[in-house]
Amino acid sequence: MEQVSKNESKTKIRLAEPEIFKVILLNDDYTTQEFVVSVLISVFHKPVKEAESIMLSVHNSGRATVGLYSLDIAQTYVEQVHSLAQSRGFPLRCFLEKQ
Ligand code: TYC
Repeated sequence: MEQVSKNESKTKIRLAEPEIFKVILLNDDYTTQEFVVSVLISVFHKPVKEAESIMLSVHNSGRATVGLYSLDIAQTYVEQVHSLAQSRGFPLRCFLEKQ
């Protein structure tokens, strides 16, 4: 417990809640499953089993949330996915959604 003396005034500063964004990954018919798993590992730092599970969710359901991130991290990850996919000629897409 914080000690506050009788005459000490306490100023509370309420910081704005950080905005959180979902990164949503989309299915397509051309990107290989192996490539999607490799992107989930290398860009999003997912363990192999989780990467495989997310990839299969997207493959079976059309889309899945990869994770929740601050805006700058989410934007960076989306750019990295699109850049890696483009370099390999895959149409893999993902996007941000505000929580
Ligand atoms: N549907 C793709 C295939 O069968 C695999 C895939 C999974 C593609 C997830 C994109 O986000 C994706 N080759």
